[in-house]
Amino acid sequence: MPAATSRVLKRSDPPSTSAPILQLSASASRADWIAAYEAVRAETERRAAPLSAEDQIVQSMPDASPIKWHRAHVTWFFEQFLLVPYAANYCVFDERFPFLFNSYYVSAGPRHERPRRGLITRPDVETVTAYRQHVDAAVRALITAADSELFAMVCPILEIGLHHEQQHQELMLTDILHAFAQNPVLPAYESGWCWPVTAGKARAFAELGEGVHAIGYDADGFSYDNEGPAHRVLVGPIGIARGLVTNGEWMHFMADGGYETPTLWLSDGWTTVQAEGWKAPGYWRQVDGAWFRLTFAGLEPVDPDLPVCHISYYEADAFARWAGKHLPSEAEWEVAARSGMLDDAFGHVWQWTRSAYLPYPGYRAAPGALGEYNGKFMVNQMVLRGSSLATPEGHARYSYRNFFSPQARWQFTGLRLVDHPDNAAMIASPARKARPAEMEDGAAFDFAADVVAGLQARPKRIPSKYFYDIAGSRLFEEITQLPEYYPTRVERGILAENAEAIAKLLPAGKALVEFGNGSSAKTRIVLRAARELSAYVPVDIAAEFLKEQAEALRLEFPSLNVLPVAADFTRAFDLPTSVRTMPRVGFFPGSTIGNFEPPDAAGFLHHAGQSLGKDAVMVVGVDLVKNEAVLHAAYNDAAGVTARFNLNLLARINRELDGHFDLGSFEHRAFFDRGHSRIEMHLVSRAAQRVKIDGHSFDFAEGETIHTENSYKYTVEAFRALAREAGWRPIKVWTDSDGWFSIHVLANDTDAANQTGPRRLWSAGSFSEASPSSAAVVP
Ligand code: AVI
Repeated sequence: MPAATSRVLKRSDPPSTSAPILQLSASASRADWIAAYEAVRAETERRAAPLSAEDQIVQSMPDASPIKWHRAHVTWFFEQFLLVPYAANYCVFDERFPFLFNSYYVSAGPRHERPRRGLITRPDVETVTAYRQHVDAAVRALITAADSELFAMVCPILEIGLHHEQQHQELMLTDILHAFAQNPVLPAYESGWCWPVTAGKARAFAELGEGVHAIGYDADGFSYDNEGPAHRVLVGPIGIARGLVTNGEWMHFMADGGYETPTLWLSDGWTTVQAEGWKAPGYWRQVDGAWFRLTFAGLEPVDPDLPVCHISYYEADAFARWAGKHLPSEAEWEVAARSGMLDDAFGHVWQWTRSAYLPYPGYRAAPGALGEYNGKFMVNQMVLRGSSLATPEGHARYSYRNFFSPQARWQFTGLRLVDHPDNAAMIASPARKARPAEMEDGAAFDFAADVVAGLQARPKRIPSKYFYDIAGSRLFEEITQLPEYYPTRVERGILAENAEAIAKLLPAGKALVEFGNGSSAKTRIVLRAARELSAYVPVDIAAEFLKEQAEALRLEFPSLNVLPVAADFTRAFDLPTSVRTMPRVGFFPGSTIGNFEPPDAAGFLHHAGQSLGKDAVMVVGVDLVKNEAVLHAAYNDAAGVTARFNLNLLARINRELDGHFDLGSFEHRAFFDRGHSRIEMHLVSRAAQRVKIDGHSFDFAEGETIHTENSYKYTVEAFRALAREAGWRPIKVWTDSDGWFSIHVLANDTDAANQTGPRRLWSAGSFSEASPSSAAVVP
């Protein structure tokens, strides 16, 4: 999905061990406490700001609360637990409010029934705002005036009050989305909002060997009581998915009858599915055969690459069983997350675990009303780990234990899978079919799911990576030799011209890591120049081809240590042990980076930086913005090779997925879209037609297209900005004399362990402004 900078909702960063803004103790100054208090209170108001008074009153189900109630309840919390006991002469704002705004604290007195919170039309929104201001003034006065003994006593209450308010900030968003989902006009909370950038697609399972590990919170700073005591647990051996389960994978589960197959479900789960009539995740709906889902931006097509969301524990469990896997335990999740094995652990969806919410060994709830915070809920709920896109910044921790009942699905909840050596024996479902094997090898599963999901999307699309089967790879080779297709030729020229300078980047002792299989002439130009190079590591997912290429290079460069790594290079991967101590140079030629959406390109560069490590250098080939006629010709060659390359995608679907495309009734179209600064490739249906693929039917209107590829063209400055965003420092760029193509040298000065990923969402539009003439050689 194209990314736009979100105004109200911010992307969560990976966690520190505690929330930066709330990393306060009694030794923090009064000014620090007031600043933290004000920041948290302001965030609540920021989240409420897009909502009208009418929006703030509605309660769409017993589990959700009105926004106005959340704003008042978190205020009551400070009044009840901080001001009334500790602020001398504090005057309660309204004697009736404790009854209205106490949630579940039995020790704090009687309260209004939870399911009837939506009936509280008075006090109105303005009075609640006045209540907040009254309490804010009193809290500030208390912090300022307290003597040191009192200050030390109130700090822990202030602290839990702030964390409590952050929890309600998340609930405000989940509750309003639920309310909007009941509204036939499906309002948008924030038009232009889009999902935070993910690490990309992950099929890989990280291995977690058997071992005893500590889990739970054991550092200084704030944690909830349920995160302790820290203790040791036996974990593994398991494989844990690096990535989250995606919408595309979920569609496959649906298409395979997941919601109709009782043997996949826990007994209570099956009862719930039938009672609720669930056929898809929460907020999904089908329009003209395509799936859409309600997001903060309103109704949007389901993006198959994004994490699946709004699923209950029952659904997560059924999906895992269907996939021949299971959900992680909370201990497995925590150990894997702390070891850096999980992508998108935070800031997307809370992940269901198979652990019931129980006290840790030695846990004791604190005495008094605040002891009711967590302990009394330790039954009939399941633990979720990580954090979601609605979690306020700084609120996530590795040890954080969220919990919901197994049928809840209005939170941002998803899953990742775990594989266990004994799994095969545990699964006896007839509905399992061949799914696990497909998921293990990944490719077949992806291709079918992505094609089905992409053709159900509007506009229809298929990811360009599927061009490259054997026939497609051959056709691409042909493209690179076409007179009109300048990038390969021009890039080779730049490399040859600057071979000496490149060789200087690759002295003895260094390792060259190529993102791709190293089959091209460009690799050879570099290897011939870099005589002293200690190791060459091509990284590619196609293991067989990679092995063959490595053999060929060993023959050609007998003194070079060639160490191929079979991995998806768009994700973080492990380097061979022998090169871990060597300084590394990454090589990513061919402007393949132009086939990534800009946020994914930034994500890739970021991951590359993590894999290559501190002080690494990266050499990237990037095609430049130029005269439209030149661009047009390169993707519409006279010999029609690019057209055949594009149409081969349909032929591949026919070959591999039992597709029935009539190739003659589709035609190739490629054009430059200056607004997005990209060549778009499409396949255009010449007539209205219906095409069957693997038991699915897809209707095409005359002239309707399948979007098959984007090839972004950058200016030097735009690419440098993107590289900086991903944590790299541009140090050099070479271009040809026409300024058609560029080769960038980037340095990684940041400590990989401290890199938190691209911070800003990229909008492709940011590339359209920069002028091609900025493509100058920079010293
Ligand atoms: C692989 N990639 C850089 C090519 C490009 O120019 O975007 C793929 C291609 N598509 C059509 N022609 C070439």
